[in-house]
Amino acid sequence: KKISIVGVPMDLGQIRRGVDMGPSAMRYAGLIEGLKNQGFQVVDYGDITIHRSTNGTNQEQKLRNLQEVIKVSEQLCSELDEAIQKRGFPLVLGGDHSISIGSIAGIAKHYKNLGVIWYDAHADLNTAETSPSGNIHGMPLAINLGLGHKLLTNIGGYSPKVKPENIIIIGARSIDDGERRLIKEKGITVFTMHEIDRRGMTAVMEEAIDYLAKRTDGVHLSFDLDAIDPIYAPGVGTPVFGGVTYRESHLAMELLAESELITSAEFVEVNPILDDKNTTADVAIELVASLLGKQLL
Ligand code: DIR
Ligand code: MN
Ligand code: MN
Ligand code: MN
Repeated sequence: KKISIVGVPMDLGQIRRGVDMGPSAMRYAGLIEGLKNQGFQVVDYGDITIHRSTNGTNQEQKLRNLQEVIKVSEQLCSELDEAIQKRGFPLVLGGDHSISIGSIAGIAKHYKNLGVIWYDAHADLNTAETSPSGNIHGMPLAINLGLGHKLLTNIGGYSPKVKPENIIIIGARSIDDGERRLIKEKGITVFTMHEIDRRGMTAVMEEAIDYLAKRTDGVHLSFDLDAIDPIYAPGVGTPVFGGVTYRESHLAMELLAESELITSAEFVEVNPILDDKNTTADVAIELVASLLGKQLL
């Protein structure tokens, strides 16, 4: 089986520098070698080029670095489109979560009914109007639903990319007021930390898998490392205490592997500058391995 890797050294979707080094940190941690040892044929397409200007011109408050995010999204969209046509499992390395705009734009057009699992401490459902920060990494899921700036929702030349009923958010514990309203209005399924505490990760994942298996023809996993508790994954820009544990996250990935449901994935928000000896990249690549079927025995 073939895996197509694309790195996106993007940090313009938020304000903490260093997350642009996420793809390097995951490669350095041994991602490629590990996947090869697992028996995969790995094609690493390298990193997308990002022009990071320090001019004051991109400090627009409501949609910070909008033009650069658009450019990167279009580029990633065509890169993934091509990777998919070559029939590898697309694995995208972030970069901040704004990269999901381009990745899902490139992926969704290959499916009639793409499902998305959004594993994140946050809902990423803000728009310029509801965002408390102006950071685009807090908006990609809304944009993929077709809500937000036209130039972002139309990446790849079509919109929306996903239907609200095909989205499942897992691990949320920091949700803004506008996001809460949107979740209720659109009926988006969210398994917050409350459901994970109460029912356990197995029950939550089994319900998510059953639901998506029945109604979708492909499922993209968008894994924000800040879903995991900062005790285990400290190298992220917006840590939130009370997160999913390391073991629960492995279990979630193992259940996804067993289900054979996931058709593409991205691992985002790894910031080695804020990390403790590359721990977060180590965790990320272990989770990739579990997602792609690595077992203990
Ligand atoms: C917050 C933080 N909801 C925002 N979002 C983050 O800025 O929109 N998403 N950190 O991963
Ligand atoms: Mn950063
Ligand atoms: Mn996120
Ligand atoms: Mn997050």
